[in-house]
Amino acid sequence: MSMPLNRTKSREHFARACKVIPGGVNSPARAFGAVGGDPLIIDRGVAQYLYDIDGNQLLDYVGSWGPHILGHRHPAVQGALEKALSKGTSFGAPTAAETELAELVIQAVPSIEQVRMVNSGTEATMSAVRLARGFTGRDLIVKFAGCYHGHVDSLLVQAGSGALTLGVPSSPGVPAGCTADTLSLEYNDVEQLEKTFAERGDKIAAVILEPVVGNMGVVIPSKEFLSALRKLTEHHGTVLIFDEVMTGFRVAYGGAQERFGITPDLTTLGKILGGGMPVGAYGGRADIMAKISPLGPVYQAGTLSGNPLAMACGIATLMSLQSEDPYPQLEQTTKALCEGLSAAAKAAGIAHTIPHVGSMFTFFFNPEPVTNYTAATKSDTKRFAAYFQGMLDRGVYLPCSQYEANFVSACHTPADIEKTIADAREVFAELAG
Ligand code: HOZ
Repeated sequence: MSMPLNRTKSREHFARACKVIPGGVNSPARAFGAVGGDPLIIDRGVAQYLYDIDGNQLLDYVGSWGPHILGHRHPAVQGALEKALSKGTSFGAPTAAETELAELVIQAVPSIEQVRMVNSGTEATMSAVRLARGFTGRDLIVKFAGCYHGHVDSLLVQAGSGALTLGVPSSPGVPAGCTADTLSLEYNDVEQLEKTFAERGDKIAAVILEPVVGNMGVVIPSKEFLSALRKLTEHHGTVLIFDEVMTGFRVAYGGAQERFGITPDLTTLGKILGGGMPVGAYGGRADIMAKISPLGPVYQAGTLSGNPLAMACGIATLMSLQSEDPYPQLEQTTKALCEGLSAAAKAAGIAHTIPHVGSMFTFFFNPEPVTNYTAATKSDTKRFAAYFQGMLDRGVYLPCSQYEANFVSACHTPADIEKTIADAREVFAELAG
């Protein structure tokens, strides 16, 4: 049995926030819209824990939606940030740190020859799509249902993440003209992909995808799907964009492209790249990147792009990942967690599937394998909401939607994993009873 958390201060503060911020949140994914109740107001993070303003300690599987692979306030990252802060916050002029981070990215990510820093994953995907169109002189874009590439107008079609959670996968306010050149296909459907390329391949500027989807929950690409993507785009002169905002430095140091051995033409990055600061980036083949302003005619700019604090945080994060190499341990910890959750669910007779790659996973309340959007949306979201609340009452902080990835950090210990499984066992028994 568990006692509900004391949420008095969080409730009071959230009511205050709702008066001045739409829905009380600065990003809809944070609202507890799909699970009920109010979000907790967070005071601070330490390693694998968050602490809310009521003083509750929460074991964190959100990690700020991906960036904190090293846990909160890793000493090297914190130190680098403090050092950078002592020099100033923004100059609107080049700094050495920008080149240093670009060099680290190019060393890490197999397909990237040149890279441009921006401020968010949304900016990265928006810019990559513009660049692909400018490079090819074509308009059509292919995306996949349930993939989310930030809130870019032309990509808000059958989008995942908060858009799917809140039931607006295609948003009002996006003019029909903006999405007229976007084709949305089913993930992992090779036949549909081949048919689309056979019919319109020479008009398609780019195919953009999450090479492991995190934004309809975790969905794993089939080998055939990835290799068909590479073969068809190459054959038709289409730019293949891997959106690795979530998977970059997460499923392997070099991202999904290293893990699966597929080389895209362009890659978008964010999250871990900034180590918790607002950073995005896009990069890839030098001949394509040469079309970006000021080298080429495709315009893209930003006052705070390459911000020195963000660069320092990113450099320290990547260097720590290199020196600590947490990946084998992350893989093991996540596998143990998923196996334990699955065994606990089975024992309670809870239908589920739990795809995981590296340190990302999703517990789907769904008896079928989830390989695409159609399957993902058959999940029992009411059951998910009860599971989420049960775990939260036990001090386990999960993403507040069935359609998100859970993230394990290098700070999560075997004892944390055992605790999570034990808590889930109790919650599943309540759900089944
Ligand atoms: N891209 C994040 C994971 N789906 C969502 C974070 C947000 O939209 O606030």
